[in-house]
Amino acid sequence: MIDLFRVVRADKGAVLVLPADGLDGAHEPRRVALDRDGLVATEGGDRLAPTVGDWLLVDEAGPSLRPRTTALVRDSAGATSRVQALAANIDVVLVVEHLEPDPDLGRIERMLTLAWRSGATPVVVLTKADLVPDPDGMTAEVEAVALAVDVHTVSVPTGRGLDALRALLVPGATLVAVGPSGAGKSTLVNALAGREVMATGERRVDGRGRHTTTHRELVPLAGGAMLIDTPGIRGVGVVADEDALDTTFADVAELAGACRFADCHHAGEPGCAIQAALDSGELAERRFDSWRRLAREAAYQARRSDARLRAEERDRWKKVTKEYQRGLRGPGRPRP
Ligand SMILES: Nc1nc2c(ncn2[C@@H]2O[C@H](COP(=O)(O)OP(=O)(O)OP(=O)(O)O)[C@@H](O)[C@H]2O)c(=O)[nH]1
Ligand SMILES: [Mg+2]
Ligand SMILES: [Zn+2]
Repeated sequence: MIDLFRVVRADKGAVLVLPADGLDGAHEPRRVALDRDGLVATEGGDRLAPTVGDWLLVDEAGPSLRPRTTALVRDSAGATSRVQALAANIDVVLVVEHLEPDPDLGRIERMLTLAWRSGATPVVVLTKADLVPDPDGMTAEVEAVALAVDVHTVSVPTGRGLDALRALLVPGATLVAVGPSGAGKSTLVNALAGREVMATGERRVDGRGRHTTTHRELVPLAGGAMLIDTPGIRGVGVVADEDALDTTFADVAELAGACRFADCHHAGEPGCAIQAALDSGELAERRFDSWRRLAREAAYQARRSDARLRAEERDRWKKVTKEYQRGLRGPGRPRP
């Protein structure tokens, strides 16, 4: 017997799953234990840590992970330079940012890069429209940096913008909400679910939210869509890779392509299209800085993962050599 399950929550030694035909909010999740390292087998033969949104096949031989169609990943800040999957098999990434306090454009750009890198479609959601006098003006500012991305401005107390989000909840679709603590992700999940699934946090006087949600969780919605709530992402972990950056910053990438030198550092070289755009005001200093910071992170991360691959390759060869030597010395084998 083979059964297909979806991971609704991933903990240290086990995952909570729902059967593929029970993703309707009416079923209780059940627990599947993982191996000692918290991993499960994949079809390719590797072992991987399952994450929320993963599909698990369970048969007599135990659980195995189905290949991921998309994955929201960030590079862990640790020395191992491993990639951590925050959510898998998602169709839409809701980049959630509050209008009050003021939205942080750099953070939106960072989250959009994370979203583009996942392979899913990003959508920006600006929350708490009821708390600001000019939500439309603020929305326009965000639209100017979220190129080719839909921006929805919402308020849960007034209901503004919620129907536009409900239109994204097509049967079978998986959405994940990311954004800073206190942005209103869980409030949004509850509003879309039509019931209190996730606990929400009080806003503190200083405007800084506590971390109310502490784990990632997939919430099946009545219409057949699924929504993953996440804790506010802190500033750790690199989210950028170069392709995703070129999409988020298509304007900067295009300018960079027009510089006279292909390896222009945009630091005063002649014929620098970026410098010209900064001078004319076509490109905002803030956006250029934001791009440069993420580009540096991406380049640093690429070097680190190269180093890790080289180290792994070295280890593998060490092992092969050892096994070969053991084989030469082993019983039943003639000495060379
Ligand atoms: N006025 C207003 N308040 C909102 C709105 N959305 C959320 N809030 C409030 O903002 C606070 C934080 O909301 P949460 O939903 O807990 O925020 P979160 O993004 O889930 O935060 P973490 O779980 O910590 O990542 C709560 O007090 C909500 O009631 C909104 O549209 N308008
Ligand atoms: Mg929350
Ligand atoms: Zn240049």
